[in-house]
Amino acid sequence: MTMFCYQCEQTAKCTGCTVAGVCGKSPDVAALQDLLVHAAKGLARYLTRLKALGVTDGEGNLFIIKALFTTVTNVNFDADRMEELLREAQQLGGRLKELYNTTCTKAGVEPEVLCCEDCCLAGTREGLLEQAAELQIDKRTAELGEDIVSLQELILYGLKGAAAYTDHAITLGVVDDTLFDEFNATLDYLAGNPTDVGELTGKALHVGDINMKAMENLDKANTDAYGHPEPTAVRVTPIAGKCILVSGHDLKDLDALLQQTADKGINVYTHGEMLPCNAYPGLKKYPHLVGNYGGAWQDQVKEFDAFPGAILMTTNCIQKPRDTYLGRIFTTGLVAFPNVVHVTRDDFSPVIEAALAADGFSKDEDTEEKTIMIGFARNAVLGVADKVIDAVKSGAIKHFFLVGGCDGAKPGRNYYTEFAEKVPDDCVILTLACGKYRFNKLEFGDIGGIPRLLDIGQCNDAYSAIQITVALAEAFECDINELPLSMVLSWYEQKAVAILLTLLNLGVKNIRLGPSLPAFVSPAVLNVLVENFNIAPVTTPEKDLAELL
Ligand code: SF4
Ligand code: SF3
Repeated sequence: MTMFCYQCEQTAKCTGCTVAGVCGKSPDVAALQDLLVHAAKGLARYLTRLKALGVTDGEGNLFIIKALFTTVTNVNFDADRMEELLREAQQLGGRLKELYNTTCTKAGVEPEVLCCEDCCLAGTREGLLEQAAELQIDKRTAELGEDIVSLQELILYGLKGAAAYTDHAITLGVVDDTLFDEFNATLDYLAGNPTDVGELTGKALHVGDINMKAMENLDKANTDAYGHPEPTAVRVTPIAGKCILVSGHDLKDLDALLQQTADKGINVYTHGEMLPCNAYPGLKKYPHLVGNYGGAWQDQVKEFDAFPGAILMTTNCIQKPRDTYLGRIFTTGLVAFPNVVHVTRDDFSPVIEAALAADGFSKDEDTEEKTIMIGFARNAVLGVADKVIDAVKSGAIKHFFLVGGCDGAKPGRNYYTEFAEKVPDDCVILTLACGKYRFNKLEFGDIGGIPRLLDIGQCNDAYSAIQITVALAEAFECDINELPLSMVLSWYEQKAVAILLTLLNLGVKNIRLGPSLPAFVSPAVLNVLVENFNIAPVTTPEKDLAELL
C-alpha cells in the first residue's frame, strides 16, 4: 500500500484509499498529513503538561487547531504547504520542550521524557515520507486490531471536525482556552496509544461534547459579528455583470471580500455552504451580495467552469480545478491546492482583478429571477415557537424530519431527494449543510404559514437544530427522543463525524445515517452504536419513512 486513508465517505471500495485518494489526495500529502497529526499529538503532550503546571501557550493551542483542520477532507492538497506546517510544528516542538523543562525546574518537579531523538522530524521530504510510512493506519490496525483503531480514529476525526468550527470561531475573535485544553487533553490521550475499548468509547462521546462547545462558540462568533440569520428569499439565478463566487464556510472571508468589492461594479455570489450567509443582516446589507450560484461542492468543477468570473475558495470542499478556470480560482485560509494562487483576506485584489478581467454574466444569461427561502436558524424558528407548538398540538404538523448533512459525489445520494419528496404534506423538513442541495429548490409549500422546508444553515448550524429540538422537548415536557422528530443524516467528511458524536452524546437515538456507513467504524463498534443508540443505515425512502412515522 502506498497510503491508507479511510476518513471520509467516498473512500475507495468503502474500505480505504490505498493507492491515491478518491478525493484527489496524493500518497505524499496523505503521508504528510499522518505525520502532522502525529506531530500535533506530540505537541499536545507538552501543552497538557504545561497547562497542569499553570502555563498556557497560545501559539501552541492555535497550531493544534490549524494542524487538525488542515487534515480534514478536501482542505489541503498541497505537499509543500504540508511540509511548511511540519516545519512549524518542529520549531514549536523545540520551544515547548524547552519551556516545559524550565517550567518543571522552576516548579521543582522532574520533567517527563516526552520525546526522543527518533521522533524528531527528518530534515528532508524523503525523510519525512519515510517517517510517515511507519504511521500508516493499516500498520496500527495489524498491531492493535480493527476495533481499537476504529475508536482511536473516531476520536481523531471528531476532533478534526470540531477543530474546523473552532478555527472559524477564532477567526471572528472567539478564543476559548477551556476548549483548547480539551483538544490538547484528547490528543495527549491518543498519543498514549490507548487500548481500553470502554474508555475509548467514552472519550469518543466526549468529543461530541467538545464539538458542541465548538459549534456554540461559532454560533456566538457568527451571530455577534453579523446578527441572527433571518428568513430571506435568495436569488439563485444570475444577474448580468462582473462576478465573484465564494465557496466554503468562512463568513469573515466573505465579509472582507464584500468590503473590498464595494463600488467596484462586481456582483458577489455564494456557493455551496456559503448560501446561509445571505440571511445574516451583517452580510445581506451589502447590495452587491446578489445571491447564490450552483449547488454543493461535488458539482463545483462543472459549475466553476461555467461561472464567468473569479472564484474564492474559503475552506472545504475544494476539488482539483480544471485548467479552464485555474487562472481565476483562488484559495484562502487553510485551503491549498498546488498551482492555485493563495490569497489572504487582507488583500483580495488578485481575486478582484481576475473578476474584472473575466467576461461576467451577459444580459442573455440574466433571465427570470428565481429565489429560495433560507435563514431559519434558531432565532428565527424559536421566534415563532408558539405557532409551531400550536400546529403540532392541533395535529396540523404531524412530524418533523431533520434531513441534512454533507453532500457527496458517490451515487446513491438521490435517496435524500426522494426522501424529501415523499415526506407527507403534514410534516415539516428541517435541513442544514450542503446535503440540502439535493432538494432545496423544490416546492414544499407551507402548513398554516410555516414553510414545510426550513433551511437552518451550514453544517455547524447543527447547533441551531439542537437548540430548536431542545426547546420543543421543553415545550412538550418530554425527552428529545419522544418528540415527533426523526433525523435522516448524510455524511461525507469529519465535521459530520463530529456532529454525529455530538448528537449521540446528547442521547439522540434512532438516527438514520447514509449513504453508506463509515469504513473506519468496525463491525463491533457499530454494534455498540446500534445497541446504545439504535443508529441504522438508510435503506429506501419508502421503508425508512414508514418506520420513522
Ligand atoms: Fe480517500 Fe476520503 Fe481519505 Fe480522500 S479523504 S484519501 S477520499 S478516504
Ligand atoms: Fe459540505 Fe464539504 Fe460536509 Fe459543511 S461542503 S457540509 S461536505
